[in-house]
Amino acid sequence: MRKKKLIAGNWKMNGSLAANDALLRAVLAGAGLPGCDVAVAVPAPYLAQAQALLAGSPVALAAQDVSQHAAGAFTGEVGAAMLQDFGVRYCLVGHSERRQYHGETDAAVAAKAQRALAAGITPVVCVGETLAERDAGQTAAVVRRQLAAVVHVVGHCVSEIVVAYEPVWAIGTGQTATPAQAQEVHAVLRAQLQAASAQPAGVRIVYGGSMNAANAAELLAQPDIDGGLIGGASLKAPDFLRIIAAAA
Ligand code: 3PY
Repeated sequence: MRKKKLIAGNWKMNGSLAANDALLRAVLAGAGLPGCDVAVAVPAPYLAQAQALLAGSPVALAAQDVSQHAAGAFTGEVGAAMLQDFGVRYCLVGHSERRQYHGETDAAVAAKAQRALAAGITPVVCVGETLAERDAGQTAAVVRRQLAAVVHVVGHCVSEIVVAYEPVWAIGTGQTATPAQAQEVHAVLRAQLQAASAQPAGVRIVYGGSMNAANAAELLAQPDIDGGLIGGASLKAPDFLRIIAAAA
C-alpha cells in the first residue's frame, strides 16, 4: 500500500501569539481533510496555544527539539514527557541548525530520538551534508553515518522514525537540491533502512531544504521522497497549503 506523504512545517524561531493564531486558522481552513499527513513544529512556548487551535483537526502538533535527558537539572531543556503533556506527535531531532549552533553530536541526536520514541513521539531524524562534504564526494558517507548512529541506539524501533534529508547547503539559503540530487540521497537512506529495519517500507523519508510551493510537486514526485520538512514556506499559509495539495 502506498504510504501517505508527510508535510511538516518547521517554523524555527518565528511566531507570536497573534501571528500563530492567524497562520494556524488559515492552514486549518484551507487544508480541509488533507490527502497527506500534516504537522507543524512550533517553538516550545507556543505548544499550548497550538495544541488548543489544532485540537480535533487533522494537523498534528510537532516540536522542534527534545532533551536527551529525562528530567532534572538541565536549565532550558524541554523533556519528552513535557512534549507528551501537550499532545506532541512528532519531534525534530538533529536539525542541522541544532548540530551547527548547539554542537549536537550524532550520539546526542540518537539519544534524543530514543527519548522521543519512549514517550510515544515520532522523531523526525534530520540528516544532511555540508557543501564542503558534498564537494568532497562524502554525501552518502555522511548521511549514512548520521542515520547509523540513530539505528544503533533505537534498534528495531527504527521502523517508527521519520527520516528527513536536509542538505545543509540548502537550508535557509533558497538553494534546493534538484529532484535528482535529492532522490539519489533518499535512495541511499532507503537502502540503509532496508538493511536495518524489519519493516522498512513504513519508514518515511522526507526532503527538507528550501522546499517551497514552486518546487514541491517535482520533488514529491520522486519515488523515494515521502514528504517534506518545510522551513520558510510553512510560515505563509497559501504556500504551505499549495505544498500540502502537491503531496495529496
Ligand atoms: C528549511 O527548509 O530551511 C529547513 O530547514 C526545514 O527544516
